[in-house]
Amino acid sequence: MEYFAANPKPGDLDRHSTLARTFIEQHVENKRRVALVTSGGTTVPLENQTVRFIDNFSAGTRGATSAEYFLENGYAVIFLHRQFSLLPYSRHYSHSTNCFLDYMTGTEDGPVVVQNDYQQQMANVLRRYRKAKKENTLLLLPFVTVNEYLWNLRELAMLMHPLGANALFYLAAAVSDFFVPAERMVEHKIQSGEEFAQPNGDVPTEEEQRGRKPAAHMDGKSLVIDLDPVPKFLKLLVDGWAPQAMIISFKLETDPSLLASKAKGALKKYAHHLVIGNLLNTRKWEVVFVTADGGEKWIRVPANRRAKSVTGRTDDGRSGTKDRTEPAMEIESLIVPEVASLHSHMIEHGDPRYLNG
Ligand code: 9Z3
Repeated sequence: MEYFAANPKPGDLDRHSTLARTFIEQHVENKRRVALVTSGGTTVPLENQTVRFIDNFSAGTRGATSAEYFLENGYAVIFLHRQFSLLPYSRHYSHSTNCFLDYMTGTEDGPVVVQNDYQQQMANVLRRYRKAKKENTLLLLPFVTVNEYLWNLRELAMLMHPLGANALFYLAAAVSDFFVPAERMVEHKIQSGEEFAQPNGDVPTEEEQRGRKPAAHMDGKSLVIDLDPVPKFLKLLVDGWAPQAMIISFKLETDPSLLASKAKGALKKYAHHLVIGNLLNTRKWEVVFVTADGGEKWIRVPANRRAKSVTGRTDDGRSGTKDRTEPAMEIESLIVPEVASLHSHMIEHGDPRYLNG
């Protein structure tokens, strides 16, 4: 595809490829299902020597949490994630309002141990983390830019071919729809001071001489950014890179009235297996599954089991936890078994896209 001829291969792609090949071979051999879970936001650099970039919203919670539940459900997981976003298992202690040292106790000379209050929960996380390490069922591969994400996705999809229908794509990363193509990227930091601003129009810049207008330039005191659309990679993944795998994408919206129709539109356009729709403000306790047969099924965490936010309010704004009778439930504990069961059905009965017709 033209995109890959025009945009540079990431420096660590070959290393990722070697790691993934060995990992996949092991799981092909033991007939384990492998989920490629993508997670976190992609960046769009504005300069080659990048000082400024555009980012996409995502903490990586959906991806990291789902990865743990895939492992619990017997999958091996390739976790393609935004560098420094949440990771399976360590997510319970990183990025929280507590510093990890707040979980510790001990005298100045040691020994330092985990506080009593956290012992049980940490032992449980540690047991699951060690199991994944021992069985080599979790491979962590980082990306930063949308270009790195696309190169890695294509490479991994090709490497996963030998898995056949045992491969599952769970695309939770928040991928930018727009980017700066390499041929229109300026080399140096864009200057905001007018006396150093790069010329706009009068004198052709290096990028203009190469045929295309630079994607970012100063116009007086304003910075003007002109982005290209990211190619429709989902189409390529479904039709070309992973034709035998089960493919699940997420659709993020903020306007509730658009969610179901946008999810249905994506499914129609790309003809994959499932779109999971979610709204920015309610994503932690409700999602909608949209399937090719026109099905629309909401999955919800019961109101008394929604996580309490750090401000002491539940995430939906209700105060306190008075009606909480059970510990908080993660919605991924409902999503992933449902996905795994659709996957089992496809493995046992054939791809629903090619049946009935
Ligand atoms: C999602 O919708 C994810 O569920 C979230 C998770 C990004 C909302 P957090 O990481 O958030 O838990 O904070 N991801 C997919 C969004 C997306 O970019 N979809 C694209 C599209 O619909 C590409 S498949 O076109």
